[in-house]
Amino acid sequence: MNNLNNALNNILPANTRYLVGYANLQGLLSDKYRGFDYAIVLGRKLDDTIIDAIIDGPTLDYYNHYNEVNIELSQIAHRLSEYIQQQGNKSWTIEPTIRDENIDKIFIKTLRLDFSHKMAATRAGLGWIGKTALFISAEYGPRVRLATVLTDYPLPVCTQQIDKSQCGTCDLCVRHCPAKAANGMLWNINVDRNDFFDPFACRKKARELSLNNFNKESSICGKCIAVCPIDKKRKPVKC
Ligand code: B12
Repeated sequence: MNNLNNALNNILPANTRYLVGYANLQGLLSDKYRGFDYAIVLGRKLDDTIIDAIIDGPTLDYYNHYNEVNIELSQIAHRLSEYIQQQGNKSWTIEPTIRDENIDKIFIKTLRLDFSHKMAATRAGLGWIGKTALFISAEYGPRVRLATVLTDYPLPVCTQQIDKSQCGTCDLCVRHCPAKAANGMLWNINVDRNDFFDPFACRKKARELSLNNFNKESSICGKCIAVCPIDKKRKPVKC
């Protein structure tokens, strides 16, 4: 697949900023994804004006943006997947988020899917996990939404995976979290999400706030995204 970069240039919208990384996920995925060891991680930069307006929890603008970006990412990931298949390789598109019809008892009990975009993103060397469990890209901070395309094609993967947090003593997201869902512990690849972040408290508060702010019970909040100070001033990790 010599022309993957060209294909990506054609597929990604010209007027929107995207991060792209290649990861080797061998040994990290469940049997369901056997044979799909390589990942193309796509990170769609979110709109700064919309994110900066998140002050007292989620806004209707953010809710609409969230839905639009999910559709855009899904379409792009599927186009990329089709390209990979046209080249004679296998591909598997991982949607940005869980569809309502796929929410089952196990998900409600665990708030875990069998594929983590954040894990693919740290393996692609694009960033690390912050104190409120967000993926923090070196380039755009947490202001990115992710999608992943898995393939059997041996991509030129990143060899500088990021295994620990680079948040240091910053605890802005911890202090501003309306759900008080994080305990401030720094992430590394051996720490489980639930050891430093309470996803149930986050979801409950997000649903409460979205119902209150724009009359829809949705699991979006975004306050942790809005307060993170990391931006382009930080040097992107080279891979
Ligand atoms: C379930 C879910 C939720 C739940 C639980 C949240 C959570 N933090 O797990 C609820 C409903 C609460 C939620 C809320 C939100 N979510 Co949500 N959610 C998901 C979803 C659908 C699955 C996540 C999952 O299964 N997690 C299971 C745990 C175990 O994995 P994980 O947290 O993803 O990643 C951990 C491991 O991968 C590990 N890890 C990382 N690298 C490596 C490497 C190795 C080798 C190992 C072993 C481990 C490891 O560290 C991570 C943290 O512990 C994903 C989409 C997806 N498929 O990834 C979106 C996703 C995580 N959500 C996202 C967002 C943006 C949000 C919200 C901001 C909502 C909103 N839009 O306003 C809030 C923020 C909550 C927060 N601060 O984390 C984004 C995150 C983007 C980013 N920059 O981080 C995702 C990736 C969706 C997307 N397409 O971009 N979400």
